[in-house]
Amino acid sequence: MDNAKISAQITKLADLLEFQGANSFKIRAYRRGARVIKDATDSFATIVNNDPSELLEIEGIGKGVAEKITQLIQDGEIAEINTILETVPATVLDILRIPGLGPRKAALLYQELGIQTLDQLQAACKADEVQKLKGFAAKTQQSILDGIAIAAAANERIYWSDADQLADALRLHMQNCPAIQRIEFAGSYRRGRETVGDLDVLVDSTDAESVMDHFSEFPELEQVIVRGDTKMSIRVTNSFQVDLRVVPADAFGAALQYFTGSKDHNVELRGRAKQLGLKINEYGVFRVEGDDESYIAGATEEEVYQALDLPCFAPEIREARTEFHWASDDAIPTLITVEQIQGDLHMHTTATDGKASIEEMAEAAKARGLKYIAITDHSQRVSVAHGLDAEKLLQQWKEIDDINASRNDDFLILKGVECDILEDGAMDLPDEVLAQADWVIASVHFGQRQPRQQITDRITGALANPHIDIIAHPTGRLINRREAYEVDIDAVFQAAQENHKMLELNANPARLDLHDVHCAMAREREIPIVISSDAHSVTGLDVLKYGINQARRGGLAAGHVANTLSWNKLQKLLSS
Ligand code: DGT
Ligand code: CA
Ligand code: CA
Ligand code: ZN
Repeated sequence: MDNAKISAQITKLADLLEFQGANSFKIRAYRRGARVIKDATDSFATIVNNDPSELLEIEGIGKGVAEKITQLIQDGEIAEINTILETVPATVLDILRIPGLGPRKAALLYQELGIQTLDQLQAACKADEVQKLKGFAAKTQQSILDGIAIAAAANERIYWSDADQLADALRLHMQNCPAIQRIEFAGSYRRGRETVGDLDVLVDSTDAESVMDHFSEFPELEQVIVRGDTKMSIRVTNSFQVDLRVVPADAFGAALQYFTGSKDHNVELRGRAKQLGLKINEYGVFRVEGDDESYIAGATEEEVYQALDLPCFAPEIREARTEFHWASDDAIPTLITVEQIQGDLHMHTTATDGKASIEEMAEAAKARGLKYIAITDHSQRVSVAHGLDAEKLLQQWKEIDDINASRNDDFLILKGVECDILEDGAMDLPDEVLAQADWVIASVHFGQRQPRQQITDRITGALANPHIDIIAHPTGRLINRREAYEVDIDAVFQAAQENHKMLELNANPARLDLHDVHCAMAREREIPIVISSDAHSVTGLDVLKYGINQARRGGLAAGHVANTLSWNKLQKLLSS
């Protein structure tokens, strides 16, 4: 069990306890513990397996939390959660997923209005019953309504990064099944969508029974939904669904194409096939002559597309947006790959809320094949993250100069900062300080609920500041958790274009901000995108690949992404 899952279980326990109105010290201790676990770089499962008493030596882990962690690792569950769920409806957990609606308010809704499900809550909001409760204003009722949509979606779709972990585990498990010739993952996961609704697995085999027997033994399996002759669906941890299909070799490419989708892409393909006197489905491509159908392709995806006189599109662009136009213009972009990234221009260190030092981040980035990084700690306004004031920042930059001078390689550490755009639009650090940086990121962290014009003006104002190079996570959305700010993205693009600035694609799997369609818009306007990790630890550097997925979905080639350039060339691009 990984730290993220342990942390989620402890948070769930805290949520349920708070819903019940339990002792607030206890709840706070669990929440603190959950945060420590989530941020830790050592595996808590390993610690427990070695010696559970070592947990107590970790700062932020008290006796109560340590007991729960130990129980979770040893028994696979926390008994208290099940006990609470005997008296509290499990659907309450869905309600708790609504952004801004804490356990206390959820408890009130349950006690006063008997609300247990998202549907009931939505109905009560629409009937204006919620705003009549003590502590609920009309505004709260509206934000609950907005949040219900997010919570409902969060219930069904998981982050691509989580689907990726599941896919890895499943691939590993299925490898031991001798009846399998080949296994591929299809669907939205293969297309690199930011969230995945269910995982689609295709297996090439002539022995479906053995394959499905083996699938039944997947350790994360919770429930078999259905088992047929060649198709089987299961639920794994957190009720997530996995669909398995067993297909023969001569249909494998056709099935892979069909189940990769997207649905809209497939609809377009079928139309084209028809025009050519062909038929396409998950079994192959067939020539239709009167009542006769003869198989002409299906073993590989390449031959399927070739039969339709089309190139084998990268899965990420199979959305029926522009790929067919690109194909007819012979203008399909060579999509960016993670190996092409040369530098990472957004990361934090122990100077603020990061977990590693400047040197550690540099070494880790170098080990990952990068040529340069920018250290971009928070500015003073972000006090919860110990943001730096001018003096501390200048000190850090001096330190970076020294480190660069003492290194005997050509790896480059840039002096940067993630400077807050304050609520009134001013920058959080004086211009004369920003002027001394190599790289300045501007971000909105406060006043995210401001009206559209105000928040847009803040961002476009920052883009007009000559010391600012880029806007980080330009829309502020958190997938499944928080909507984007009310920002006029067109105005942001325009300001970036006019001022020759760049925009970030933040690769954190919960952000992926800008998203794919915005990336495509930036591409059309020739605004350079920078894909950044926003790492707060050494392993945080590994998220770049999620940003690459999103960039590919937006049709970006290396030429559209500025940090595929050397630092020298990137600088020239900025000043052009
Ligand atoms: P998801 O699971 O919601 O994240 O999205 P997908 O794209 O993985 O959708 P899913 O799992 O329902 O189906 C996988 C692929 O199978 C889908 O992308 C296209 C294909 N497919 C499924 N049902 C249909 C259908 O009714 N018509 C067509 N043309 N294709 C379908
Ligand atoms: Ca799917
Ligand atoms: Ca599916
Ligand atoms: Zn950051």
